[in-house]
Amino acid sequence: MSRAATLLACTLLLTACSTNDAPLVAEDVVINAPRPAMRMSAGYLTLSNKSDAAITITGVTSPEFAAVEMHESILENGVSRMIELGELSIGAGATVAFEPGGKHLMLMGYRGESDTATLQFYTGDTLVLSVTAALVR
Ligand SMILES: [Cu+2]
Repeated sequence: MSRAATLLACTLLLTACSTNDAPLVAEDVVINAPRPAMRMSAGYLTLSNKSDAAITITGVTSPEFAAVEMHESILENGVSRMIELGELSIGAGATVAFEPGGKHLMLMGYRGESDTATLQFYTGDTLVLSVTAALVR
């Protein structure tokens, strides 16, 4: 099976091969449920690049949210603010953490009632990782 076919199989059978041969692995996924009357929330996780080449995330989507942006909280003159990361490169063998006070996923336009949310990470048009987690309430 070619590498591309293996990757495709992984994206179609996520639970079946979330370990060894997946190039990008998510751990410690926390997706906060939007508070009542708010449609915005944040998501955190750790992404590990298990491959021998850099992986650049150029976009994130979620069926449960209208838009997902990669943000980073930075301290500027003693004031915390967020900047949007247009893309994020994860080097071969490297791990990047999305965590409170640092990089995070901004989840906007919550669509409703689901108890879970799926995050889909893309390189261009290629889905490189899909991960589903229960919303934390
Ligand atoms: Cu943000």
